[in-house]
Amino acid sequence: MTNWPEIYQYAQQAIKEAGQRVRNALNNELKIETKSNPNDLVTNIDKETELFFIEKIRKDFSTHSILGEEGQGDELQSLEGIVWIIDPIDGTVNFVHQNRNFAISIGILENGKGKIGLVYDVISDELYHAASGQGAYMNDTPLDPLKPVSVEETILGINATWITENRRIDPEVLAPLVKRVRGTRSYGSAALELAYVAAGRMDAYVTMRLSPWDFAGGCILLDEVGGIYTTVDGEALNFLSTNSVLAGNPAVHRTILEEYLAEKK
Ligand code: 2AM
Ligand code: CA
Repeated sequence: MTNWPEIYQYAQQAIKEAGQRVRNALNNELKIETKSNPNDLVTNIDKETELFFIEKIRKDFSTHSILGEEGQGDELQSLEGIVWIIDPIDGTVNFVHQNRNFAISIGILENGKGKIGLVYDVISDELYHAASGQGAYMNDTPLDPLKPVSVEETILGINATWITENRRIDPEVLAPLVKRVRGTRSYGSAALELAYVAAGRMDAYVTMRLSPWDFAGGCILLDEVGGIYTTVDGEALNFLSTNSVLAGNPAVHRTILEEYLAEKK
């Protein structure tokens, strides 16, 4: 039998320890490289933090699999068994340029079902955490179930990319939504943006391309407060590939899907 309370405690302790290491690392100069394009950054700290988790988990939970952004974990073809999906630094551009507004994100799944979600805002020392069926928290404060919100009252998380010329969506699709909502925000860390939706600080978040490590932890938080997440086509997210993501309060999620994204060309 899997001891989930033990894993929950262990994961919280590990993420806090990793956060302390990242804070310490900011006292030294970062080694920055680019990956797929000049805006896709990785630092020595992304890689070292991922390795910290991998070595720890392999030692203490040898049967668990690990999917990590920097590719030092396992090459997974399926979500069978217990899988840790880890982003050692989500929001690397913020990490490099601002030294804040980044997070460590962990989602732990069993046979594809979300069991534990953690998003750690390292600089604010705010740990958003949830275990399946036990509610979600920000540090020791419980997060309330999401209450219905009208589109007119919605704070929408969206990057300006998606309402300007881009490769993934006609800019005309979401522009009217941006006009209608109370306000938009863009934080540059998908994990934090999903945690903010779970905490009721934003009511929806939409983006056209995320990887499993960007959204796994945040989605498990959302499960515990009644949040909904799908692709922009209304399909279930695939935790082994890149996806578009629409997450939010159920009422707002439905309206955005039906009134805006259904018209998508
Ligand atoms: P990262 O910093 O871990 O790479 C920025 O808007 C958000 O999108 C961050 O969470 C960032 O994660 C993620 N992101 C940036 N480029 C991406 C890409 N090409 N594919 C998937 N996620 C990406
Ligand atoms: Ca990352």
